[in-house]
Amino acid sequence: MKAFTRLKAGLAKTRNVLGQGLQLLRSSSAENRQELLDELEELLIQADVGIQTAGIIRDDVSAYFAVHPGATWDDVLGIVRASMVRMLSAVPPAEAAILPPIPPEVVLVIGVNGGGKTTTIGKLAYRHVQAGRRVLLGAADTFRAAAVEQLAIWADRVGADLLAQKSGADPASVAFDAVAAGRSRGNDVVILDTAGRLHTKVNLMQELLKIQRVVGKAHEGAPHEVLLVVDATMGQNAIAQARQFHQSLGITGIVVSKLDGTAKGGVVLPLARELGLPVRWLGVGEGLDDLEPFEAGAFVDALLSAD
Ligand SMILES: Nc1nc2c(ncn2[C@@H]2O[C@H](COP(=O)(O)OP(=O)(O)OP(=O)(O)O)[C@@H](O)[C@H]2O)c(=O)[nH]1
Ligand SMILES: [Mg+2]
Repeated sequence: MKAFTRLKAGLAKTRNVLGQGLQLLRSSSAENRQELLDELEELLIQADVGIQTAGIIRDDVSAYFAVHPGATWDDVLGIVRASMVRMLSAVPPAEAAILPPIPPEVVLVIGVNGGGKTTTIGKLAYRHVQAGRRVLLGAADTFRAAAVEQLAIWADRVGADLLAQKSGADPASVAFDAVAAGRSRGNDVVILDTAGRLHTKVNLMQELLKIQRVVGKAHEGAPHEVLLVVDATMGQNAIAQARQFHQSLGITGIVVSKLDGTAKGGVVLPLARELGLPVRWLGVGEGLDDLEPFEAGAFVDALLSAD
């Protein structure tokens, strides 16, 4: 499946609300401009674009009406599109991550439990391997025995190396060993899996900070990327969650997972706009190929298309 078709298919539930809603609005009996603006805003909020962001898009359309009294529906759609692309383009695209002068690039993957970290790592590793890079996965989620097993299955499936210790091991020491192993084995990329929750005595942010600090000792500048995986089905809660992780750890990029399972795909807009962080990848399923590099124009086109 071509990338754009896959993205569209992955966004099907959100498009049922937004793309098709806009289509209905085009042929609706919205009496006047005010009513049309209200309905547009309502649709955006239904797709979880959020009240503030929906307000900005509404204002952009309203400002256009003020200058172009004879605006057509296609003009309106054009303004909605431009408004969305603008707020998403303030941040660089997926490929823009800066590679370290000496490999490996170290990617630390964080997020709450069940959000899709391990699955995202498998899919991301697959993309790197396809591009000819040698990948090592580090199992720094030592909280559950099954977590190591799950990562090992992905490593095997995509052809990546794995560094793991037994469950219950110190996550920071596993992370350190993984980065050191990646250096000595000549891996291009090391991706570290982490736990989304810990035994109640241990603070998750503290533990992640420790991992961050320790891998910097194993390799200069590491982690080069701190990727937060947020579950799109959380809707607006994803934003508060992302803010909390960002304040504690300093995220460098966002992955929005499970877009295929929700009509809340509009949440990508406020995530990028309010956090001012680049969305790097979109998860649109559980398969190897279900991770799409984020590109503002393609995302908005997919989001707004009705067919
Ligand atoms: N439909 C769909 N399911 C996904 C996606 N990403 C992850 N999942 C599923 O969501 C569930 C949780 O994913 P994991 O990758 O295990 O999440 P995690 O963040 O590693 O969870 P913990 O290790 O418990 O913290 C699994 O059943 C995945 O198959 C996605 O993009 N789409
Ligand atoms: Mg996991």
